[in-house]
Amino acid sequence: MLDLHQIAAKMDEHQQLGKEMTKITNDYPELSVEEAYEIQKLSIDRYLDRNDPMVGWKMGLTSKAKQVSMNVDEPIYGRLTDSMELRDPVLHVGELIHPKVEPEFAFVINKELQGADLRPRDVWEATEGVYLALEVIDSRYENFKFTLPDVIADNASSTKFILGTQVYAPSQTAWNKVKTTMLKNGEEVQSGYGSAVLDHPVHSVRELAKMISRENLSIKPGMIVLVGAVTEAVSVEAGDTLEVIYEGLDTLTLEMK
Ligand code: 0L1
Ligand code: MG
Repeated sequence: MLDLHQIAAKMDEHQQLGKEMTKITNDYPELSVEEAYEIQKLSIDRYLDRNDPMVGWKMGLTSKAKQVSMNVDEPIYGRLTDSMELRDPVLHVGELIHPKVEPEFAFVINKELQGADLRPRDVWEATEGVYLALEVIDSRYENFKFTLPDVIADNASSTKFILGTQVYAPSQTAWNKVKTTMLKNGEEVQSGYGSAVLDHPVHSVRELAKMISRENLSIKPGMIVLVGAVTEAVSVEAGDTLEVIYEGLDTLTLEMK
């Protein structure tokens, strides 16, 4: 019988230990998206019980290419907690399974955002600042392979993230036009524009508010929103250095140890 609490406890254990597991849908092929979000919530409740508070949300599958590859027509969301935020740009890959890094933007929200029909200007009015950001994803499933309910239950593959040191005014730039180039050990491996994120990163925040409003949740003041990847994620291992150039803004670096 499907026991969401038991699956959430297992998910949490594998996330904490950086230990691979088989897909939940191998045992429960009928697992629904709603049940998967409940597993995600219950597993993150366990973080909160360990005094690891929620600091924000992340959006995933925000590019058309990723949605087509997973045969879905909307993004997914995950929850970010304090322990996921790197304090220094160093990633200890030994604690993880098969990490990948992707360039993102992070919106910091200072006014509650709630509901299914927000306008872009509602998001801008509630945005204190925008940071350049890197997200490390690390699916707990073997070979980074999963169905949609599996990845939702696994908190959208969330593991670590880091924001740049500089905060930008939301009106600083057209975020959809920012060119982002990723170099791994000095070689260009990916590039893209902010428009890869639902045409404009602001739509990702609107979409998040809409999706969580189905659970009567809202984006609270002080929360970070990682809006989704600007390029494909890149696999990393110990000894690698990643540099992400956000044209006209700054460069973020992450060292793998
Ligand atoms: O942050 C992301 O876009 C990841 C979403 C989950 C899918 C994946 O792990 O590739
Ligand atoms: Mg991401």
